[in-house]
Amino acid sequence: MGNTQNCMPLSRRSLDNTIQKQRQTSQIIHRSKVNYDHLVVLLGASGTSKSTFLKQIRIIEDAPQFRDSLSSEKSKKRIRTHVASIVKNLIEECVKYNIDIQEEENRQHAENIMCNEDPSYLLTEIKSLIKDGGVQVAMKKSLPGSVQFGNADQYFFDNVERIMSRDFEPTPTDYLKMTSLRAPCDSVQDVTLSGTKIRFEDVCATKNRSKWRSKIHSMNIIMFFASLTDYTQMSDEDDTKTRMDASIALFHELLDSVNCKIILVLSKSDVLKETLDRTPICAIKDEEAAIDTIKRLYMDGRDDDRSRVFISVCNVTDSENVKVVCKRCTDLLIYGDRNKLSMSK
Ligand SMILES: Nc1nc2c(ncn2[C@@H]2O[C@H](COP(=O)(O)OP(=O)(O)O)[C@@H](O)[C@H]2O)c(=O)[nH]1
Ligand SMILES: [Mg+2]
Repeated sequence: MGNTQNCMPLSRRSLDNTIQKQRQTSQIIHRSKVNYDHLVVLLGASGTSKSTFLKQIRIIEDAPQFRDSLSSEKSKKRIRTHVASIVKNLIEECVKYNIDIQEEENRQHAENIMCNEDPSYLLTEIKSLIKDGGVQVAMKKSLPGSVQFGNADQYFFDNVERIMSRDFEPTPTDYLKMTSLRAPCDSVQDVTLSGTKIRFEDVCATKNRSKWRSKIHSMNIIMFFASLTDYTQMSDEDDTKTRMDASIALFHELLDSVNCKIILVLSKSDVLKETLDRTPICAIKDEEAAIDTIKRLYMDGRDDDRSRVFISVCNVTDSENVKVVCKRCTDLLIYGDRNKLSMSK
């Protein structure tokens, strides 16, 4: 779903494959072969916060290796290249949709950026181009078939001076914001929470499915990600449905296919209010009422599954929010008993 340039969409077939293989392999994989106690599988359509969640876990754990890798030359280069790729994409949009880059000088800069093998150091060109009237039109436009310019992209433009400076030290926020369809992300994150080794694995980001299948063992939890704001967009796979309808259908298929506990993470809570102001859901504008409605839509007709579905509403860009979801997940893995959970539903 969505602009899935770097991320495979979660289709019914892939979900079926996932579950089928999970059943087959769960019996035969020995725990001694894997270096974790529990596996948590992340599922959900594209753009529903899975990669961001994995990155947050890495930031929260704050292992020395993470800090070292963040300030490495490789990481700096990756972030600068990311900025250049956003600019390149905007130039391509201008060409594709006949939007004139207004300043002659900027047209030259655009050519330099497009022709240069490594445009990530072309600070003057990048700084000048992102202020150009034509490029600004491309940023604001939501063009069909284009990779949309988003808040995360704007963050990099706002920070372009710092990122391109000689003494640039990447921050965890730089790392976090580099989650976009243009930036492929790590799909596995191992952490130790409350003394338990947990592997979080984003299935959608793993193109080679046979690789991750072989790692699954019997005890696990599924985290199903769904964006609270997906009711405003139509599904790319079926243009008669909203993305939320498609996500709900997928969630129900999942419930029919597995018996394990599922944490339903309703993401993007921070932007729900402004989304409701523009587009109410079922004529509802109030945030809390809208969240209740969305929860109901996901659990509609699924009374038998209520005892194994745990819903968390989350702003995944906020580490504190993610910590709460992790705590909940850890409690489920360790105690497995909803009476002992740290949060009520
Ligand atoms: N405002 C807001 N943006 C988010 C949230 N979670 C993810 N994003 C942004 O949504 C986009 C897609 O998220 P990503 O984690 O890549 O989705 P994935 O395709 O499921 O891995 C990225 O630009 C994220 O920065 C959230 O809770 N709130
Ligand atoms: Mg992703």
